[in-house]
Amino acid sequence: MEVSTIAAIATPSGLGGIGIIRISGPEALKILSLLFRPRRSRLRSGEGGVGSWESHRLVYGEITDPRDGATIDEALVAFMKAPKSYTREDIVEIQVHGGPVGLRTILDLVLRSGARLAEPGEFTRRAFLNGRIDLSQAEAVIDLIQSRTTAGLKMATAQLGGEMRRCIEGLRKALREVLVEIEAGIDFPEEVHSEQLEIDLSNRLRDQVRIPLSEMVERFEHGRILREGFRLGVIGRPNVGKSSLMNRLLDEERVIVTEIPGTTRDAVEEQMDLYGIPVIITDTAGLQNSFDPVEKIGMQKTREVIARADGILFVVDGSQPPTESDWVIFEQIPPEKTLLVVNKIDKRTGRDPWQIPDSFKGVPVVEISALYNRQLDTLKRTIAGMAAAMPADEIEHGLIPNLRHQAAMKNAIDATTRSEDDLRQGQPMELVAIGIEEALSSLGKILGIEIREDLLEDIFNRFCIGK
Ligand SMILES: Nc1nc2c(ncn2[C@@H]2O[C@H](COP(=O)(O)OP(=O)(O)OP(=O)(O)O)[C@@H](O)[C@H]2O)c(=O)[nH]1
Ligand SMILES: [Mg+2]
Repeated sequence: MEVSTIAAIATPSGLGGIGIIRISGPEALKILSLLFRPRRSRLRSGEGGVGSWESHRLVYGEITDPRDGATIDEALVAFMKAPKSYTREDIVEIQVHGGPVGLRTILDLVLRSGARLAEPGEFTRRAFLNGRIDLSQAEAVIDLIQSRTTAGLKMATAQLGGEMRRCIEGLRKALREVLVEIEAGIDFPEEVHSEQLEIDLSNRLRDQVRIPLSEMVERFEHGRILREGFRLGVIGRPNVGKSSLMNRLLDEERVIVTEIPGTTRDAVEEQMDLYGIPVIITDTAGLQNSFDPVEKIGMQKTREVIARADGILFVVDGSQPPTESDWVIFEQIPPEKTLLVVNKIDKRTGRDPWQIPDSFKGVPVVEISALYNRQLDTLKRTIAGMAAAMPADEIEHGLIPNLRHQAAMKNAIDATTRSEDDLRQGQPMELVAIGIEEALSSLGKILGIEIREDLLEDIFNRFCIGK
């Protein structure tokens, strides 16, 4: 099949210090020689020609319009000769001053000279199709670009380094070794068939495949939080200080605070970085009985926030005893994901008026003053503890599956379990082999072996153009 040469602006749109245009494919160098005039005469076309370009070296010169010879911009140009490049094809990268108009003009010239505009993720897709990276590494490229915090970035980098591939290949090897013995049992049933062997093989499937896979699937939830953020809802009746707390956590006056109950009428969402963990925090309209149509909609939204949240800060006014509204809210939020925040402790006189109901006895409590910034650090650490119930070194090992990996792993776990059971029940080896083959193929999908074209399409469509 004829391979086309693709090109795109690889840097974000908008004004920047420099902009990069990336070209990949067999025509890359020819296109460059049409548009680029190196400053050093030795490399000028004619003398140097296409063949004399050194790979992996930056060359300084000018981009000119081949139609009239007009200079468009100064440029630093790099040529990466196949297969030592991101896509394993010839790649040319043109660095110019970063204005969007200049970049578009140069891209137009590149397209006029024989390249076509790259689709989103097409460079990475070529890297995958040409065998330079596996599919889990291609996905890591997206995660890397989109990572919101240092912890998320570390996870993506480890995956990009091939950590997931090494692990999956190890599991596949163990499966294949069991399969070889099972096939021997199919071919020579009398010689190999024994109860002891069946138990051995079943144990190997359990210890070398099923248990390690289950452990990885358990880490999925954590990986989701690092990728997408921990969703934290701030809930409570009107005027207890939810918005004040939100502003304190964000360290800016993001939401309006007044002494009038019902100040916040809509859910307000913001992102923050809490010790490397991305947290999406949502301030909500106070929950209470109301006939006001706007307030009713606001409270409906609050209920949606409660349903979607990974964690809830239930804020109460610690300077007064609980009210009817507090009890109603207690009943609406799940205790297992709740942190009780007793606010306004600066106003408290004498004894603690708060008696926590039995159903909330195990729930962590932090007493703060949002107004006077008291105990906010304790609160932040407690939230981080809720969000990151996992040691940091596991994050660095990067073996945290995404949703697609998780589905494939679950499928492999089910198939392996079936084969284990078949072995223990002395079922025919032909039957045992089916489960193992299915597990092998499920795990292969994580790396992009035997994957359907439309699934590939979905994965690469998440990319931006130029990557
Ligand atoms: N003394 C004291 N006052 C506070 C504290 N936190 C908030 N307040 C005051 O309580 C009032 C209500 O604060 P908000 O943050 O608007 O409360 P809210 O829960 O968002 O209220 P709604 O949006 O109406 O539901 C304001 O006057 C705040 O200054 C605190 O820790 N101590
Ligand atoms: Mg408010």
